[in-house]
Amino acid sequence: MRTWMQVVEGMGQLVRVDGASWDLEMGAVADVVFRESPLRPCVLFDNVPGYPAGFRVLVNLLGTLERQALTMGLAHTTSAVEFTDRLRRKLDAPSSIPPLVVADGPVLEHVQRGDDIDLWKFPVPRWNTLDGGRYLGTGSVVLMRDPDTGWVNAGTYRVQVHDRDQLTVYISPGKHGRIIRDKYFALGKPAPVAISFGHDPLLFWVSCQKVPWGKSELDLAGALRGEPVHVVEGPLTGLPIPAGSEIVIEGEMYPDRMITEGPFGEFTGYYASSSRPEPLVQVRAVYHRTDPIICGVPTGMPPTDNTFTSQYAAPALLWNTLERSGVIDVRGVARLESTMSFITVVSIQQRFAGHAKQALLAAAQAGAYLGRFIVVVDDDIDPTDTNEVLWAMGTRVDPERDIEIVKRTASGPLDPIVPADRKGFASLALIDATRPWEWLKDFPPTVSVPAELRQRVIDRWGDRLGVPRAARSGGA
Ligand SMILES: Cc1cc2nc3c(=O)[nH]c(=O)nc-3n(C[C@H](O)[C@H](O)[C@H](O)COP(=O)(O)O)c2cc1C
Ligand SMILES: [Mn+2]
Repeated sequence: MRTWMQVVEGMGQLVRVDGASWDLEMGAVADVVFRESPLRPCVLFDNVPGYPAGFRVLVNLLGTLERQALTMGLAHTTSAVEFTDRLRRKLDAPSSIPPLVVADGPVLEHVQRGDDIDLWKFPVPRWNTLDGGRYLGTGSVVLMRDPDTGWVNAGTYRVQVHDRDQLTVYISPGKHGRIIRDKYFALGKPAPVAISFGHDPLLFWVSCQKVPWGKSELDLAGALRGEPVHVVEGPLTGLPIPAGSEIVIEGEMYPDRMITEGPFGEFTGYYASSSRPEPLVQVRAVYHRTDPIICGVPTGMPPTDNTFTSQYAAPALLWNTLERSGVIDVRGVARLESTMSFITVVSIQQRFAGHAKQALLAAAQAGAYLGRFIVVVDDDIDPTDTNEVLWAMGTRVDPERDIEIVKRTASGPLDPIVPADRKGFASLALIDATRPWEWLKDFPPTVSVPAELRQRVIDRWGDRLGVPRAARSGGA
């Protein structure tokens, strides 16, 4: 993480803020940066009132395409479709590099056990006004071992601090960490867990992605980086702890010790899962570096750094899934910026009658969780461009023919439209916003300025018209 921060600072995308309070101010700064600053820099908070200098919080890690490209080892591009395409090709490569176990690492510089444990010594933020507490984990990496196979999963789940040595981890139904946790509970055993709260942003990113069950996110991180993640064996749990992590805890979750978790301002922009009892995590050990850095990913009404983190990644994975399930000529897959998983757009070059419906059905089954609308558009529409997608929906959809509703698809506790006592299912609309196959050739032509003519006028009069330099031929 520290090397990454140096590179980002060199790019002019890291800002230091001194004196912001853990209580709502850091969350507010993150919100302002994401909404008001075109540069969307990373922000490093230091000298937090009431805490030693050097105990820091970093927010807005992956808030620009440039920082995402840096993190995933991709060449930078300003085209979102191009970025998604590069990312999915890299993710499709079958390589997998397992972690390398090392004897020691910076994470073990400071160790606390038993009565010495005090999680309040870190500047744990309260992010949003109605949050029921302070959350050390928002950009966390939660490591758990499947008791049946020994496979280790890494997932990003929020972590609330309740006491010096007590936490809760909120894991939605169906997530890998939840399934693993429940396997231990079914055996009547506590579930061992190691949680990292600050780390290489690549580890955070892989933990947020829907890597298939049984596949290790750490192996994927190794493959993306081209070298193994260095880990130390957790002294208490044996779990692989990233050797360069900033702060890590080891402990156990208990099936019979429940404590109220939440509310928490969630990525949907609501406090929808409210508060409910969750299994307590008893912390047995804390490890941290000198001058540790918490990795914070606060939420609010999207877009936020939270939703931006999966803005291209989830579509990239879906694009690969569509290809594997036999949908040909997919030209792009995207999420509309403010909608997260709720609106997914697939663009195709139509090849046969029913191609659009095939793409819709395949996308519906692959990405149903917290989905609301899946839209298929023709390849003249940029699926990442909200205006173009809404234009296609407004002009190429005859609702009674082109919208289909699939009932009882996967939702979850975070879905704001489902009442608390009925969480679990929702419905999904499939919208065919392509020009109808039967009269594709006779569909009214679109009105647009030819590319060559457009470039010519930009080159000639762009300056006077206030067109950014980059749009010009040979522009930067
Ligand atoms: C910043 C961020 C925070 C997240 N917080 C949670 C959370 O609190 N609980 C949860 O169940 N999923 C959360 N998610 C989604 C999971 O990280 C994601 O579904 C991931 O695939 C889970 O890993 P798994 O597939 O191994 O279960 C979050 C995602 C992001 C990007
Ligand atoms: Mn997983």
